[in-house]
Amino acid sequence: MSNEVTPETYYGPSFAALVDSDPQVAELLVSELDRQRAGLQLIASENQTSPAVLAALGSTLSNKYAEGYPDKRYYGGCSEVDKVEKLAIERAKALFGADHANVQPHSGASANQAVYGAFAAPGDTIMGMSLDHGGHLTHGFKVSFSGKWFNAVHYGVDPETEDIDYDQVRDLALEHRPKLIIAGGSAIPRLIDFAAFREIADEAGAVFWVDAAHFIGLVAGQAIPSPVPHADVVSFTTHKVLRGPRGGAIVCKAEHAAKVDRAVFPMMQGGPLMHGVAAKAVNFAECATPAYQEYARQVIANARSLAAGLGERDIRPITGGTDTHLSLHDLRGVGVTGADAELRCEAAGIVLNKNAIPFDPEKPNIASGIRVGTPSLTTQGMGTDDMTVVADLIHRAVTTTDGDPDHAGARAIRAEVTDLLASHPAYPHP
Ligand code: DSN
Repeated sequence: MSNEVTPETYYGPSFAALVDSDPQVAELLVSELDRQRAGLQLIASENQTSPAVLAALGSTLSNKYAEGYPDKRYYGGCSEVDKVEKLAIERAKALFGADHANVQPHSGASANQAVYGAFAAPGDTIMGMSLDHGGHLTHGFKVSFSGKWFNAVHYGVDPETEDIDYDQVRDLALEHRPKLIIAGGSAIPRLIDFAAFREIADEAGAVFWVDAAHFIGLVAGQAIPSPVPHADVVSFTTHKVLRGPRGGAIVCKAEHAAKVDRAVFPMMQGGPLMHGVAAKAVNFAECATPAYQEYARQVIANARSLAAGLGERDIRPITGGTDTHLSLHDLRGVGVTGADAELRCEAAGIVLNKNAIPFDPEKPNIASGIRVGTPSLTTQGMGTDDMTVVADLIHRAVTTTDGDPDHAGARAIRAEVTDLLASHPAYPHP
């Protein structure tokens, strides 16, 4: 390395340059940071990356075209980005105990497109969890490419346990013989039985794919069992509990490596976002530490405490609780819709999302539920006692305010949110 690296030599001038050249955008970056600092961030799929990850994202690697893979590029000048991508691949393989890793997907949806590209062709049958029971758009929902290009079959949850109905998964798999069976989704509070899915996939002759976007951070932190030994292929995002940059990745068995790589590039993507790949490398190293493992365990403890606290206040947790970073809650006990709850909470400084619950009588844009997650608050250092306070604030926001930020109740709750955040700030000022 030719220069000594200090914030001043490399990263320091970049924000100052933005302030000079485009104060309008600079101001918006600051006001978004203020927004993230000012509220309780409970969106289950969000987190707060480290300054190191942000520095890699804001780097000159953004300038480089690097179509292809390390040592096999279509452009010159790739010596340094080759080293970065090799580092990210090796760190991902070590972190997840995987045979192979592809760190180029721009997002979770791009990673999922590549998995379809590797293992299926338009017109094939695929099977995933239905979106309204906790699945994902890209698992065959009708308005997504995956629902348009494939014959999608969906399983759901058992009405009694509200957890995945494995008998139904097996029956549907044997009836429809899908090319791909997908486990994973965006609102599943419980652990998934990967061994059961593997057995069903083998019986049905299907490729077993885990979309681990939501919980891969808990796997990285060794807080829950890993899908990697069971699945043919595991796709994920890097920005949720994992706490890396916005992006995607895929790990798979060695036998699938070549077709997964070809499906990412050149089938689905062009040049990789090398600044994002560098940020993924930084993140994978951060996740391999005891501090991150402790964080992952605390995320779950906090989610359990929050779910129980809301349950005690008649905001019932679907499945009775959670094993992960998120819980899904039925608001019918307090007679408020998900849409109203989201508005009322936001007015009170609490950011969460409305969410359909299994067998929801409401339309998805109204919904009977909310989804809450603890990755961000745990990054801010909150613990299980704080979650009891947060549960009380959510309950009061949902039941005693009306969505108007000037409502006296909303103002009072916002003041308590500010007090709580004072001892657990996001991105504390140095
Ligand atoms: N939008 C993500 C989530 O919130 O779960 C999934 O893609």
